[in-house]
Formats: sequence, C-alpha cells, structure tokens
Amino acid sequence: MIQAEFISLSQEVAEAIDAGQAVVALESTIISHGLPWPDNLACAQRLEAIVRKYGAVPATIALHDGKVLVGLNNDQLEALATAGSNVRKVSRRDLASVLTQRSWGATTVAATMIAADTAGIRVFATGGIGGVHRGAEQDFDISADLIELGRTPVVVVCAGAKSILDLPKTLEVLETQGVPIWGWHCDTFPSFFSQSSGIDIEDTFDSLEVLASCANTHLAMGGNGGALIVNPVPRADALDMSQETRWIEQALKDARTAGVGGKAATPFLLRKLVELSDGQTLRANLALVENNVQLAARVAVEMAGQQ
Ligand code: PSU
Ligand code: MN
Repeated sequence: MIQAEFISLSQEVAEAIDAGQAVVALESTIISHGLPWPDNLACAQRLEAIVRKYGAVPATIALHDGKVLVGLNNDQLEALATAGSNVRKVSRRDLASVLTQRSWGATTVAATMIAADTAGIRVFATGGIGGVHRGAEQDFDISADLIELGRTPVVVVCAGAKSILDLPKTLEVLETQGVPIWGWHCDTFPSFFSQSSGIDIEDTFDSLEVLASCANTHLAMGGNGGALIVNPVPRADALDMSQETRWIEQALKDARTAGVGGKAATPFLLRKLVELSDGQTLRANLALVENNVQLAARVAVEMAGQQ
C-alpha cells in the first residue's frame, strides 16, 4: 500500500471507485518499453477506449512529479509514449527513488498492482507478465511480478507469459507464491504469441459469471494476494510456434552477445523479436493486449454487479 501523500487519482477514477463502478487498471511499461513509437500511443489510447466500450473506467498508471498517478490524461499518455525507454522502468524497488526525483516512471505489472490496490482497483489488464528467465539457475533472474502476485490482492488478466521465459519454472514460482491461475476458455497455460504452452492448468472457466464470482471470493477471503486470469491470444493473431521458437532463440543469442541482462532483458528481447519477425510479433502483441483489456473490462463489470 502507498500512503495517500504519494498517490493521486484522476477525478474520473476517484468518482468511479467511490460509486463502486467497474475500473480497470492499465500498466505503462508496455507503453514506454514494450511497444515502439507511434504504435505505443495508439495502443494506449485504444486500450482506454475498449475499457469504456465495455462499460468500465480505465486507469492507466505511471509516476510523475513525485506522485503515483492513477488515471492519465491524453497529454500524459503522449509524454510517456514519446519518451519511450528514456523513462525509468519502475518495479516495487524503484518507487521511492523515482518519486523523490519527481521524474516520469513507467510502472511494471508489480508496481501497477501496488498502485491499483492502494486506489481500490481490483482488476488490471496487461499483455504478458514477467516470469522466471531461462537460465535463472545461473543468473537468478526472476521477475518481481511473480512475488507481487503472491502478496497484492489484484486480479491480473494476461495472455500468459512469453516463451523467452522458462514457463515451467514460472508456473512453479506462481504455485509457491500461492497464486491461482484461472484459464478463460483454455485448459493449458497460454504462451503469449501462441495459444498454448502445452502445460496443463487446473481451473478453466467458460462462464463470465462464475469467473467473476471466483475473483470476488478470492478477494473477499482477504490476505490472499493476487490472482491470474489467462486469456490466450485470439487464434487469428497467433504466431506459428516453430517460427516463433526460431526468433526467440535468435533474440536470446543476441541478448547474450550484447551482454544485456537484468531489467533491460525483457525490453531488449521484445524489440529484437519485432525486428526479426518483421513486425509480426508486434501485431500479435497488440491483438492480445486488446483482447485482454476487453476481458478485464467484462470481468470488472460483472464483479461490480455481483457486489
Ligand atoms: N512482457 C511483455 N511485455 C511487457 C512486459 C513484459 O510481453 O511490456 C513488461 C511488463 O511491464 C512486466 C515487465 O511487468 O516487463 C517485467 O519486467 P522484468 O522481467 O524486468 O520484471
Ligand atoms: Mn528480471
């Protein structure tokens, strides 16, 4: 939780939360580091429009001028999108220093969850979560997103995690952290650009009403941390698995050659994949994020209706 003096809600978001309306949180690292200009701005604007179309209020989250902003206006979205990766990528550990410097900060899944929870927002949509990187047994690279999911009570909608990560290890850490994984019309963990990683999950939902009820129950129990709704990329936008694997192997090799690691690893790999695939991964990425935001808005509206 963030103390009130460090957080600022837009009027629209504050009013919606007070009225018990559905609100969907959106992260900003995807705008600054995850997508190239100018697709990033168009995507950020489209995501907000989709949330509204499905009857909820969007709250894109970022840091600026010593505050965690919950609900950005269009000028603020544009400032983030044009600054791109010059903006600091902010996870839990970075919050205090970026607030103190009063600079722009783009929130990861972990930092967005903390802000959403503080604001009273229960549902958050993103593309993919961070996870356990391949070779983690050597470099210990495990995303703070996984730890946050274990401690902060927000329901996160994503298309699984990318196969630049070690997915079996990612699922093991989620299990250790006590994070439920709820599949929307799927019985395996999706792998971002592809509909399935082939790894079975236990809970599948085909009914929005039951999914929303499960989410409300999880949150009502209290002290239970977050939950993950996994929503496979639409079939029409999914990439061919074998081709994707080749691009990923190449991108990982390039990262090793360039000596890129730590927090720069995910943005580097995403950029490389767009290059190597001649934009195909970018198109899939945009489609799956929109699909997740739509589901998140529907779930949030249903959850609010059941309260
Ligand atoms: N995965 C994506 N696109 C992204 C990210 C992950 O497909 O933009 C971003 C998210 O903001 C996520 C962060 O929270 O990267 C994870 O970074 P790291 O692995 O450094 O924890
Ligand atoms: Mn990392």
